[in-house]
Amino acid sequence: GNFQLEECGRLMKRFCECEQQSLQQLVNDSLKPFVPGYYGVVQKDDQEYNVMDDLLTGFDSPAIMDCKMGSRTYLEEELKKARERPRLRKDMYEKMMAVDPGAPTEEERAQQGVLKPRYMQWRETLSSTASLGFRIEGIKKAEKSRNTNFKKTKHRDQVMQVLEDFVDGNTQILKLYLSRLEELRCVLEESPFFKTHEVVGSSLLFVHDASGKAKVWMIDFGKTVPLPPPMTLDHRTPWVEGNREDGYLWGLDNLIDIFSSMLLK
Ligand code: 4IP
Ligand code: MN
Repeated sequence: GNFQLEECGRLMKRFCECEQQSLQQLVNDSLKPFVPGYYGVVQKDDQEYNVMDDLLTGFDSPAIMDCKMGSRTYLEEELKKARERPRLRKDMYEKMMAVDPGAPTEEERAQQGVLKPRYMQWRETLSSTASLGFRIEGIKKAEKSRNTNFKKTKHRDQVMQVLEDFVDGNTQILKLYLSRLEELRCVLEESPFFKTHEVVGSSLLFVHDASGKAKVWMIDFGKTVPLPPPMTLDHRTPWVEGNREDGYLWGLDNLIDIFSSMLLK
């Protein structure tokens, strides 16, 4: 895929300028403890890579979960592009058909293609992105294979069930995750970087292992873009086209609320 492991606890990820910009700024922001360290660009076989910390370093057969944050998973610019130069995506039509053959409209069926925002919005409402402001993208548990079959994990109780299974009912791990998320929320609410960026398609990476260690980091900044000054976001106000809001903190509030109620059971 997009990664290659490097030595000394670092990894190489296919170069993306937007991600580079964000990673460079984040190491000078209060969010630094919650993001991978960044070590510049390397070239290998005609391809450039960003080098960053491999966050799994130091864990022993870790369990890993990727939660995509926010209530919107595409940039506003995608909407403009789709209006100005509509491009039918056959690959997205096919991904849609594979999950739900009833999803495409009659027109889309005739065209055998869908516009990107339409596909992205469909994914958002099928999952918990639209209703909770985050969705589970994938889980890899120690020794087991990777499960990415969460496209229809939508309702609060379904999400809770998946999280419960991810931690194997371990309350200690749940507590560590919860306190790390609460810390992250505090830091996000004060971060200059976060206030001045639209954060779309970024994930929280959850990692724990049998030794009882559990951590959460922010990853994937390929669609994290600076706002034109003096514009800022609160990351909770509902999105309407033009306001650039991404629902990131609204999603984190919901995630924290779900972890909290799991601990009360
Ligand atoms: C993918 O859909 C993800 O939404 C990708 O987002 C997105 O990449 C892809 O768009 C889209 O096809 P599935 O997860 O349903 O396969 P992310 O990179 O955040 O995971 P973009 O380019 O929007 O980042 P295309 O246009 O790259 O195919
Ligand atoms: Mn991701």
